[in-house]
Amino acid sequence: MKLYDYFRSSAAYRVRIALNLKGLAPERAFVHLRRGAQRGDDYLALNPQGLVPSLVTDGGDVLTQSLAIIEWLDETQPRPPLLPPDPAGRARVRSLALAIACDIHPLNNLRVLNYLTGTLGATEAQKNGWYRYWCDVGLEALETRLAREAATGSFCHGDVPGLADICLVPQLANARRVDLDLAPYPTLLRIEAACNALPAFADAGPARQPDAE
Ligand SMILES: N[C@@H](CCC(=O)N[C@@H](CS)C(=O)NCC(=O)O)C(=O)O
Repeated sequence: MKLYDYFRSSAAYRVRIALNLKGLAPERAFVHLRRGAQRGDDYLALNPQGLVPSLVTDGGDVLTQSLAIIEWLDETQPRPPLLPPDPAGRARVRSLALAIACDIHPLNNLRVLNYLTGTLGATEAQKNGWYRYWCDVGLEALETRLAREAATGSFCHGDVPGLADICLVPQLANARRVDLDLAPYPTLLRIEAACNALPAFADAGPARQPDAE
């Protein structure tokens, strides 16, 4: 397998955590997003969206979209499972994961931020304000849910890490990069600490990647 990765990509960070939890270490290729390598012909031939991550399987299939890659991993390497066994539990975990991956992360993405500053002429301060605003809106709802729902345990769902935790930890790392005050989110911070105590999460962090700058 080969993972197309970038140390600061939170979507790739999700896949790195999932691979670590499964005990898998694919070959890596690094796509330098700040230098625009995602828009190079070679990478666009692989992934026409020009986004990381992409995963090329041993069978030669090209998988894109972090949650699709993680669910494929979970189906092909079922131990340890990243989703709970019951349909209601799976719906809850997917709902938490999608609240991050669909409703927070896309608004913080590099191409969206570049459009704000490049095309719309927003200042750095306005760009960071946008970033923090949409993070706060999303994290506030997650905090409310995780604090009050009985299914929350040491992790987002019970006492084993899974897909929702895999999305939460990289999103909090992103929030810190724009100095978002995370004090209003004690439940999220508690779960993040439990995750980062595990080597699978800690080793997937941006600073520990070979392409970290
Ligand atoms: N929904 C996609 C999002 C992928 C994505 O947005 N990746 C970002 C890095 S986290 C990227 O490649 N950005 C490049 C750009 O914005 O030009 C997924 O979950 O894989």
